[in-house]
Amino acid sequence: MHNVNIYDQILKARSENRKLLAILLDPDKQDLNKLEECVKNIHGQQVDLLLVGGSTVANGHTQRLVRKIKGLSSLPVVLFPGDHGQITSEADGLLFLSLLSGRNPEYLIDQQVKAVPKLQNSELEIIPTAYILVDGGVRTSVQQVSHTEPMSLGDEQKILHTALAGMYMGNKLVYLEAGSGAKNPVPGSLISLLKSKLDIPVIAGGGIRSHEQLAGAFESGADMVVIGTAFEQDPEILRQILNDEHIH
Ligand code: 1GP
Repeated sequence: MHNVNIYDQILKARSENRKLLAILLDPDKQDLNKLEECVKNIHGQQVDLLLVGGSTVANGHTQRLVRKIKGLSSLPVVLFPGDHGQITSEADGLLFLSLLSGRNPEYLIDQQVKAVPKLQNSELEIIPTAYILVDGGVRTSVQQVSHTEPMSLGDEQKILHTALAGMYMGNKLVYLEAGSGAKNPVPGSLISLLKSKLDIPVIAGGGIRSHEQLAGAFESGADMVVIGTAFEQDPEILRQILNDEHIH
C-alpha cells in the first residue's frame, strides 16, 4: 500500500477482494527501544498499515513514536487517536472518529472541533470513521475513557442502524470495535450483517489473537482487521496468527 490516498487503497483492496491487516501500536505501551525489533516482525508479514493511538496517551508520545516508525518503515501510518492531543502531522492519515455507539458529546463532536487547529494546515489524509463499540465481554478502556456503554450484541438491528446512520452522515469507514483486549472479538454474524447492508468498508478489531479469529473476521466480510494487544504482548505471534497463506 502506498502512502498516498490511503482510503483509495482500501477501496482498491476491497474491489480486488484483498483483505487488509493493520497493526495497532499504542504510544504509551510501545517501548521505543524494542520498536526496531517489532517493525522487523511486521515487515516479514503481510501487514498493510500501522495504526497509532491509545485511549490515554501522554503529550508528545505519539509524535515521538510516529517519527521513529517513519525512520524504520515505509508502511502508511494512520492515527487512531483516543483524543485530539494525539494528532500529529507527521503521520500519513487520521481516522477521524465519531463514537456513534455512545451518547457523549465529547466524543461525538467536541474532540473533533478541538482537533481542527491541528488539521487545518496539515497534509494528513482525514478519513471520517463511524466508530462503534460493541460488547466484548470485558470493560475496556474505550468504555472507561469515553464514559459510554458498548452496544449490546443482542440488538443487532440497532448496531446496524447506527452503522447505516454513520454512512448516511458521510463517514467513509465503519470501525466495529470490541475494545482493546476484548474477551470476545466482534461476532462474525454481526460483521456479515453490516457488510451486507453497507457500501463502505468495514474494519473489525478488539480481542483478535488467533488465526481462527482473524480468518473468521475476514470470511465474515471485514475489509480490514486490526490487531493490537496480541502483537504488543508478543510480536512474534504475528507469524502464527497469519499462518495460512489463503488469508491474503
Ligand atoms: C483496539 O481494535 C483495536 O482499539 C485492537 O484491539 O488490542 O484487542 O487487538 P486489540
